[in-house]
Amino acid sequence: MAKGMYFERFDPTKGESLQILDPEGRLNEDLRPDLPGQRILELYERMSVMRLADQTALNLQREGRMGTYAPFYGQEASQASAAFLGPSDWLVPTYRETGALFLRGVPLQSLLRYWMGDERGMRVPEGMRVLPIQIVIGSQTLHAVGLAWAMMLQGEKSAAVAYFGDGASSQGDVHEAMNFAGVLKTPVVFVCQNNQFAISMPRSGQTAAATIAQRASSYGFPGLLIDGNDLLAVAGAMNEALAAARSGGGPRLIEMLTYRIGPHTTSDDPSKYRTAAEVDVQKPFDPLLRLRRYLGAKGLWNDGAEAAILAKARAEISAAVAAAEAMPPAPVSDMFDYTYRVLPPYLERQKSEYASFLKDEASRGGRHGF
Ligand SMILES: Cc1ncc(C[n+]2csc(CCOP(=O)(O)OP(=O)(O)O)c2C)c(N)n1
Repeated sequence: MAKGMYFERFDPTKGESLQILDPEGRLNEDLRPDLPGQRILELYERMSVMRLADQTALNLQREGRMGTYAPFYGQEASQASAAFLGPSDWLVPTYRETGALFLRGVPLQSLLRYWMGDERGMRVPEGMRVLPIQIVIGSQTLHAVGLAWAMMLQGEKSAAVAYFGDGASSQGDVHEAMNFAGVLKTPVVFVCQNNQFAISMPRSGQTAAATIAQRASSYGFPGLLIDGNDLLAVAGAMNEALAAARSGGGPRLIEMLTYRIGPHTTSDDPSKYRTAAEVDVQKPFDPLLRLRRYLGAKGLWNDGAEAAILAKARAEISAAVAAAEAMPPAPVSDMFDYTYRVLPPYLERQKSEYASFLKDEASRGGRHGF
């Protein structure tokens, strides 16, 4: 496949979309991205760990060992888009991107800790270009455009990647971000994971436009609709969009069409708004299944290899859970220390009152430190 071709060749306004590996695991050689077999294997392994980590997180919540959690089951290939960012690109995530953050290199124990309700879980390793998870729908796209603009002004050849969902695409913030990005030609890649639901609102109720990708044309930059359950389409689209953004080609929008198999979050009951049969229809399109078929046909995969990586994944995840649960609670003083540079007197008073309360509590065997 010649460089720079996916966005030119597949026009979402004509209903065209990119698929490279079909659900049976058959590769379209003409469209094959520059991704060595060994790298595909490696990504398959990381996606398997990611899936197991996601299931573990869900179980931890059900056991009362974690707070609300937003699973990404079914979206592993779209989440793996994070593997194509370079070290100097920024990843700007929402709550859905636990898998993307994991692939970026944020330690799993930190991610679990975050979902256990500890903000310190968002303290990423020094120098890693990752913004904290955004819960406010759509506003992170503005932050990404700001980051991209700053990098552009500083002459850096890096991109910012903003993740958002089909529901977020209806937010004013997302419109403003894309409009601004188009005008200023900021190096930003908008990644819309269209998992076909915004909590209970199906994609059909979200917009009358045939695709979300086609909106890019109205902002003056290219958009591409891809099969978001196809890792190779994700790889091709991401590499092309990132290369364009980093070299002054302006923004790109990629709509990754996927499906949220699980609930919106652990507080949601999807049976209220969709049938089990509807979900079953989506299962054959599983992103891991098609990679397994592809790798199996190439002789790179078999049941033994699958069992071995799952055993490795279980060990990696158990260690992360143990480390997250062993972390002592955040000092209560954190609550006072990170909002004001100089604490207002009334908060200073509360802080010292609370410190003496905790001291008394500690003398009675309480466990919170200050
Ligand atoms: C500004 C704002 N409005 C409403 C909400 C409540 N809310 C949380 S998740 C969600 C749905 C978002 O759906 P989508 O953008 O498709 O992302 P997904 O959850 O499917 O990944 C809504 C409305 C919010 N967090 N922020």
